[in-house]
Amino acid sequence: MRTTAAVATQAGKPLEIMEVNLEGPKAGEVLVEIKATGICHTDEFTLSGADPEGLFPAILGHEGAGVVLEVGDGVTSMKPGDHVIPLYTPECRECEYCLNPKTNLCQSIRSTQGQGVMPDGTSRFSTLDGDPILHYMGCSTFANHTVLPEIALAKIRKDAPFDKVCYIGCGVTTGVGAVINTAKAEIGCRAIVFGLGGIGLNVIQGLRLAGADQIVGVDLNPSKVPLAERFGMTDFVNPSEVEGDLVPYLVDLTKGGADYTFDATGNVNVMRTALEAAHKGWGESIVIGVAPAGAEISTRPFQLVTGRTWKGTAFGGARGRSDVPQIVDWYMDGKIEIDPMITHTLSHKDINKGFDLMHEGKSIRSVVVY
Ligand code: NAD
Ligand code: AHE
Ligand code: ZN
Repeated sequence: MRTTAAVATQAGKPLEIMEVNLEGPKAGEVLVEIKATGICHTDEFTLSGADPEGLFPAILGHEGAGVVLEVGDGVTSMKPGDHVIPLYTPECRECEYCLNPKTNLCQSIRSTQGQGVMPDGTSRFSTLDGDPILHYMGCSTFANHTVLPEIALAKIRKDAPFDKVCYIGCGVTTGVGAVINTAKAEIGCRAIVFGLGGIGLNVIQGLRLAGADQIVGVDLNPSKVPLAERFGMTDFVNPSEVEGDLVPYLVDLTKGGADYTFDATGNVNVMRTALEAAHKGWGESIVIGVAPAGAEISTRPFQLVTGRTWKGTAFGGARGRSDVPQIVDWYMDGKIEIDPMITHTLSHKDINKGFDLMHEGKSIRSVVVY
């Protein structure tokens, strides 16, 4: 079939809207009509050329929701008409990783996914001239139609609005999951969240859900404050307004350091500050942000010797097929909020505006509707 896609032709260039060919689903695969997709900072990171795994030409996008149109041979858990959220972290329920309760990082298709192809080593997308176009994070939600492995789809309830629950495909689950699954934050804890964007605000709402007593938000952009307060931030710190070192300031503000700190910026200097602002003896710092190729984190080992823990989280530690339908229920039942974070809704042809808004610091989430 033919479909319309926003194609990343090369690093640093705007996406190009074009008609592309899409082959139908092979065995174990599913054809999905994407109804809406969010634009995550990770899409921008890859488009910028900073992603060591970034490949071009590719169809980016990994935060979508849509409807199953067709299933390949052997697909048993999906049928046409089902509503789904694509999963860049799949859940095969069979691999060594899925069988280990300590991780959500299913590895059954990770190597082909990283190469921009389906598990059989080929792409379903091509130009009208027949040149292959690569998949991205196994999802490619910037195309109106896409093909995914069955294990990379969460089936969700049909009354959930696509233009809101698409955000559960990455940002919501990552932020809320980092608190609930990775930090396992307790009632009454103190926390610091670095970066009040599409991920950081969801960390804040996760902390509120967990019953945190103090939620400090740190961002260089003060325009993020009203929404962060609405989601539960109790204190705001703009590093550019702090005289002297930020770490002692934050340690003092949290009465000895935070029980949990979260980096949602992708800046390795911020990651160090986050670790060092965690409480001596027990504080945990969770890295969520994705850093550019070649970037490294560092701190004095003494920071760890004296009881701080440095952790990371991908997709909020969530197992997509099992957890995502439940997070959709939380949204539909009013336990978590999504709508105020979706600051812009765009048509597919205007997708590059979403990237501009992100660069200008004017959006939290832009969602493209097809
Ligand atoms: P965003 O652009 O919406 O938000 C980033 C925020 O960080 C902005 O508000 C910005 O002003 C702030 N910021 C930037 N530099 C800062 C600094 N030095 N100090 C304080 N604040 C600073 O991005 P997002 O969509 O929220 O994504 C955040 C990060 O999380 C990105 O690196 C993204 O790639 C990553 N991410 C990781 C996962 C995962 O599974 N680990 C999932 C999604 C996104
Ligand atoms: N490809 C990059 C790393 C990108 C990365 O860390 N991706 C996160 C999801 S970000 C979603 O917005 C992730 O899930 N990582 C685990 C994985 O297996 O990809 C690099 O540095 O090479
Ligand atoms: Zn993302």
